[in-house]
Amino acid sequence: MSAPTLVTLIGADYSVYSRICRLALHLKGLPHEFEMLDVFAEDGPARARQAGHPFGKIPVLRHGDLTLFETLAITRYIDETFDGPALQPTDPAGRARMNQIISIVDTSAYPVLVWGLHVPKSESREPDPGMLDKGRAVLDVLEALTQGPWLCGTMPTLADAYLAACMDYILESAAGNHVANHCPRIQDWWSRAKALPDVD
Ligand SMILES: N[C@@H](CCC(=O)N[C@@H](CS)C(=O)NCC(=O)O)C(=O)O
Repeated sequence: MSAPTLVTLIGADYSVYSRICRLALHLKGLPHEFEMLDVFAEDGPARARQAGHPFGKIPVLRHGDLTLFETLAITRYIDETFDGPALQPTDPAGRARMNQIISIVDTSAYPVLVWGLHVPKSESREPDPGMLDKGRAVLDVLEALTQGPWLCGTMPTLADAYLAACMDYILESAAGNHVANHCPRIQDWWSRAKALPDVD
C-alpha cells in the first residue's frame, strides 16, 4: 500500500488565515507540511499567485493534484476528507451557529479588530473614528454567542479555529481591555483555546 499523500499548507506564521488552517489541521490530527510564504514581502503576492492563489494572498493548500485557496474551502476540505474528530456540528442549528461565528470573524472581527484596531496600534497610529466602538460591539456579539467550554459547545469546531487565530491580535488591540472587563465567556474560552498550538 502506498503512503497517503501529505497535505502541504503554504502560508505565514503571522497570518490569521494561515493559522486558522493550521489549527484545523491540528484539531483534525492531520500530519502536514508547512511552507512559509511572506505575502507582505516585495515578491510575496507574485509568489502566492505562483503557488496557486489567484489574488496573490495566503493561505494555499495542496493535496496531491488539488490546489485550494480560501480558508473556508480549505478547512471544510480538511474536515470532510480526513479521519479524525468532526470539526463541524452535524445538527443544522449547531452548524448554523458555527457558521455565524465564522462569518462574524471573516466580515467583522478580522477587518475591525485586527486591521482597524490592532494594526494602527502596532504602527503607533490612531484608529479611524468610531472603530473602537465597532470593535467593542463585535466582541459583545461574540460574547453572547459563546456557549462554552468551546464556542459551539462541548467540542472545538472550525469557529474556534477562526476566532483563536486572531485572538492574540484582538487582545493586543485597543479593544483588548473590553474582553477583560466585559467578556467573561470569551475569557474562559480563551483560557482553553490559547493552549492550542499555532494560535500565536
Ligand atoms: N478570503 C481569504 C483571505 C486571505 C487573506 O486575507 N490573507 C491575508 C493574510 S492573513 C493576505 O494574504 N493578505 C495579503 C493581501 O491582502 O495582500 C481566505 O479566507 O483565505
